[in-house]
Amino acid sequence: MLNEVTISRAIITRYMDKLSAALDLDVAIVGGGPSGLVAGYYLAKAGKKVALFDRKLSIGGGIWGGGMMFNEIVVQEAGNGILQELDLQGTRYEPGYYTLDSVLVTATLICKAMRAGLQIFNLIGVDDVVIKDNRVSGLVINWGAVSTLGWHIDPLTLFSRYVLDATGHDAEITTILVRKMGVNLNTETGAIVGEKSMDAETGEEDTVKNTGEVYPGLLVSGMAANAVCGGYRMGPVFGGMLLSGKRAAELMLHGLDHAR
Ligand code: 48H
Ligand code: FE2
Repeated sequence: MLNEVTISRAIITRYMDKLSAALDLDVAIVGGGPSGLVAGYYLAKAGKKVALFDRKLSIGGGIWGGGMMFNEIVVQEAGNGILQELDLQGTRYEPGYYTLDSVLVTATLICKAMRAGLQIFNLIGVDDVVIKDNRVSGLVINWGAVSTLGWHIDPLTLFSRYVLDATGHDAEITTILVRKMGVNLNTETGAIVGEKSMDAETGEEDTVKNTGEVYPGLLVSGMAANAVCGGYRMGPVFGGMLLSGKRAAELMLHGLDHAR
C-alpha cells in the first residue's frame, strides 16, 4: 500500500542528498543551454564533481525553439563531429550544413550529460558569486521563482574551484561580478565589450575564440563569451555553442589537473 508521507519523505531526503553533495564542487555551471550542457558532459565524463544550475523549469536554454520557433537547428561539419561524440547525427542538407530536430538534440544533451555524472538543478537561479582572495570561488543560489517574484529571501552558498558563466546573451554572472566588484576582466578593454550584430560565419569563430577565463576562477562560454568579449551573433546555427562548451571543459580540466 502506498503511503503518501513515505513518498514525500523519499523526495525530500533524496533531494537534500543531491543538494548537500553539490555544496563543494570542482565546477559549478550556470545555465543549461547548449554550451553549459556540453561543458558539463565533458567535465563529468572526466570524473570531475560538477553541477549545473538553471533558474527555469526546463533545461536546454535556446535550443528548444530552433530558429524562430521552427524546431530544427543547423550545425556545420565541426559541430556535427561533437554531436557524433554524443550519439547524435545531423542530416546533411547541403555540403557543410547539417540539420537536427531541436527537441531531440536538447533531450539527448541532457540525457548524455546526466548519464556521464552531471548533476542538474533546474529551478535554481544564481544571483551572485563568492569571492575569496580575488578569485571567484563559488555561487550564491536561490529558487528561480523567488527572483521572478522579486521577494527578498536570503540565498544559500556553495563553493567551487571554477564557475562557468553559460547564461547566454545576458552573461549574467560576469555582469554581476563587474557591477558589484568593479573588477577588470581579461577582455580587450578590461570591461564587458557587448555582443555584436549578426554575422554567422564570424560569430561561430568568435564563440570558440572568446571562450575562456575572464577573471580568476570564472570562465565564459557560448553567447555569454560573445557578450563579454564582443563577438558577433550567429542565429540558429549551434556548432559554435557545442565547441565552446567543449573548449571551456578542456580549459577547466587543465586548470584542475595542474592546480597545487
Ligand atoms: C540560473 C540562468 C541565469 C541565472 C541565465 O541562452 P542559452 O541557450 O545559452 P548558450 O550560450 O549555451 O546558447 C546560446 C544559444 O541558445 C543562442 O541563444 C544562440 C545560438 N543565439 C544566436 C543568436 O543570434 O541569437 O541558455 C542559457 C541558460 C537559460 O536556460 C537560462 O534560463 C539560464 O541560462 N540562466 N540560470 N541563474 N542567473 N541566467
Ligand atoms: Fe540567441
